[in-house]
Amino acid sequence: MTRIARRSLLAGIAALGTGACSKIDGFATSETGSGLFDLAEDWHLTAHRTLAGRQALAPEYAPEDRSPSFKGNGSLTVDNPIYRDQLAKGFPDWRLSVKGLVENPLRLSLDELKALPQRTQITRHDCVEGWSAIGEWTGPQLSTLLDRAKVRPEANFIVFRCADVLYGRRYYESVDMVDAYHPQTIIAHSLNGAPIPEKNGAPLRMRIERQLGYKHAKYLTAIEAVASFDEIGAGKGGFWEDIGNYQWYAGI
Ligand SMILES: Nc1nc2c(c(=O)[nH]1)N[C@H]1C(S)=C(S)[C@@H](COP(=O)(O)O)O[C@H]1N2
Ligand SMILES: [Mo]
Repeated sequence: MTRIARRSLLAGIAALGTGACSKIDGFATSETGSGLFDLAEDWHLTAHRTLAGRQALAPEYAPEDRSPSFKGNGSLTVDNPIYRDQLAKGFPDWRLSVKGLVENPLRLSLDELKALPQRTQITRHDCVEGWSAIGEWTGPQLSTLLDRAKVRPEANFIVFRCADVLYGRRYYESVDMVDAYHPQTIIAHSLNGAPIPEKNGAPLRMRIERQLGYKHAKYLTAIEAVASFDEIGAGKGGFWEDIGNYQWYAGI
């Protein structure tokens, strides 16, 4: 869905929230409703609940709930000389690019990312393999970068490019615009108040709090706005999706 389409859908849903839904309440108690009218109302109500549900915040926790150590999973290191050199130096020359279907492409240093408005959130990471960990993440919201880059209306998805290669393939992931503009979708540079350790995705990793762990791309190098996945990897929108193991939408 494009941002513009999303906006008009949201406006429609806001309108539904005031008018149509009170009508549903009244109608439901009358016990005279039948057939097509019920079906149409059900469709709107389902759309309303689904989208409102996807925009809800993931639970946030207290500092004392943080896991004593945050497990690393998948790639734990990046076997690349430029990455090794930057890691040793504290990533002075690391740049995050924002590209693709944007009017104003960006290339940002860590200092520039840290100078943007920041969000800190203590959330639970749930891996599809059956473990969880609670950590405190800090970084700018993805929406801030997308607004500065001016995403074009043709863009339907945001792709996250990574520095690591796993089983011979470059890791990547993607989300739709609902998750891209979700307030808890941040580009984290810190875990529990310190720079992100290498095993957890230094220097930058995504937090996509309403989805499972494999969507949270580590070792982030670029953010790309695209219309479709046809030209990317095997066309399924992510590393695990291409291999065929996991679904593209991993909502929790
Ligand atoms: N670039 C990259 N991102 C990745 C992975 C990976 O192997 N490479 N693994 C994913 C999986 S399956 C999980 S559960 C989380 C693990 O994050 P952690 O290492 O901080 O626990 O990162 C996700 N993001
Ligand atoms: Mo995972």
